[in-house]
Amino acid sequence: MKQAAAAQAVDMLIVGAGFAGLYMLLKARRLGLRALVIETAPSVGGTWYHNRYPGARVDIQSMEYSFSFDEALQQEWQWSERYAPQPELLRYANHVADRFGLRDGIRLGTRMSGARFDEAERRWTVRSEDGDCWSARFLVMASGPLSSPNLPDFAGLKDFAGPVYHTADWPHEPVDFGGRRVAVVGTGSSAVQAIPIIAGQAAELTVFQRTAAYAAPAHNAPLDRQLEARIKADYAGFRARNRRMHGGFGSLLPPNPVSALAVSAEEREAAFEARWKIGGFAILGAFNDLLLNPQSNAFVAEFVRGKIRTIVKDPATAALLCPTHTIGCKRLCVDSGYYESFNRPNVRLVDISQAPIERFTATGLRSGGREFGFDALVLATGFDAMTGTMMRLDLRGRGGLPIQQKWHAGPLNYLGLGIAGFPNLFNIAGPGSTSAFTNVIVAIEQHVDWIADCVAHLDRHGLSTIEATAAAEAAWAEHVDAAARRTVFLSCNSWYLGANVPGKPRMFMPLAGGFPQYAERCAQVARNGYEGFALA
Ligand code: N01
Repeated sequence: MKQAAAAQAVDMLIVGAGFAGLYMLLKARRLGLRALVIETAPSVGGTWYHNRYPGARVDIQSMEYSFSFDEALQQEWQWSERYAPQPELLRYANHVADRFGLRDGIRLGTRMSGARFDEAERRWTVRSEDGDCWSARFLVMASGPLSSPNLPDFAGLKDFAGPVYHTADWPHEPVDFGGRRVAVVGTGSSAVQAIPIIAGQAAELTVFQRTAAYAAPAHNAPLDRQLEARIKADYAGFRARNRRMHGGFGSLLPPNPVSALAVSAEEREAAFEARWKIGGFAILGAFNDLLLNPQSNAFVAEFVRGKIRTIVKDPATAALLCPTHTIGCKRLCVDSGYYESFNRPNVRLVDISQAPIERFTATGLRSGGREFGFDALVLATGFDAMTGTMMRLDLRGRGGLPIQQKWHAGPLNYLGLGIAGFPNLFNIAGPGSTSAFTNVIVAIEQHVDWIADCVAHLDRHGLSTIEATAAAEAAWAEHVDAAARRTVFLSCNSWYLGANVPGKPRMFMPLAGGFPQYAERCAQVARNGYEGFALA
């Protein structure tokens, strides 16, 4: 650690150089602010820098999962596939950084260690692990809702003699599984994407499953150039239509506005089948109440289980792969050959739902009194989502209040954007906003635009700080909770609820109320002079 340096003054310190940090930097500069991004990784790209496991690709269609703020950018960029693979997404992030001349405003390889709000100065003092220090009027957390890998505290993990990989922190050198016996722990979205590729490389693959996953086929393919041309002929209109959709995407195929209970069994099956053929999240829009009504949900869940039983040849394996929880309660996975992988002779599935991993050994692991041997281990165990990154920082608001104390029972905030006791700190696409239920780039653009407008408002009115009130924050927590209660999302253990990390407080973190309503609420708050915030 270097000696503590004198603080460099900036107007806005932005944490993270993923899509959120890049766009925030651009907007800050356009406001004339001196802004700096600090980023732990040696590259821009955020999620798409770290999550480079085999098979990693976006689960929202590429034509939708991209920035809309610049017409020339969206016209010139060409995606190669319906769902862009990770290397292409990383190239896109780099392209954005270059195209808008952002690189000189980004300090790579710089990990934030903490920040403290100085009440007399009304500024944040931000520190890096290397001892660098900044004094910033605004602190923007663009650190991402899924950026702290979840590494369960497995007994004996250090004893395992082979290489250990985490899907969310994948090495940058090629990993060769050829001729090796590989184990994958976890069966969420990351595993579902990685398993078909690893299965094709490894001599043997053993998948340790605690909870079976629902996956809908991606039907990935080269991008349909006619569709691209159609969208590009009116990209602005397409984006506007998507922003009116519940999740900020999917206007090409809007949800059916009919209840699954209002039609015959044959009509239901036909609707599910049609949307299964289209792929991705389409199936969850086959009726308007699949994520609201458990009875409707049970129909689509059974439809997918039927698909699993058809795809997977061994009935015992198929039975284990059939989830029993509500579908969509954990994020639906979008796959390319996941269930088919279990038909391969070199792949076996081990159910650890009743017999958790007891410990790792030098040569494998022990579960349910059985020993399993392998040469390499892939942990696809997800993230300490939404709060993990901020809770690991020494982040202190007014009176030195640590974020760990503020959020001891869960992440309190207002609109997901501001935290009482933490003035001039903004959070992008975090808890309390629709982030996880939205095309995240749509969510990012809306947050960044709101923050930029807010900063401009403060400056126009000669104000120095904005801070959520405790009353607005309490009402917002109730709003987020009530939105979740209207859905099936509370019916299983998901990362939305913090249930995947032992000891984490259970609080439903993302807002399930729909992007258009949320965006309108944020806009209304701004129109009404930032009601619910104290401005000084
Ligand atoms: O993580 P997850 P992920 N012992 O939390 C298991 C986004 N994403 O990285 O379900 C044994 O979903 C855990 O089991 P259980 C997307 O939003 C998007 O896969 O908790 N197993 C689960 O099976 C997604 O939702 C894409 O019982 C343990 C798995 O590990 C989010 O990121 C691709 C365990 C973790 O699944 C997270 O996805 C990838 C333990 N102690 C990710 N602890 C796209 O397609 C955990 N597990 C764009």
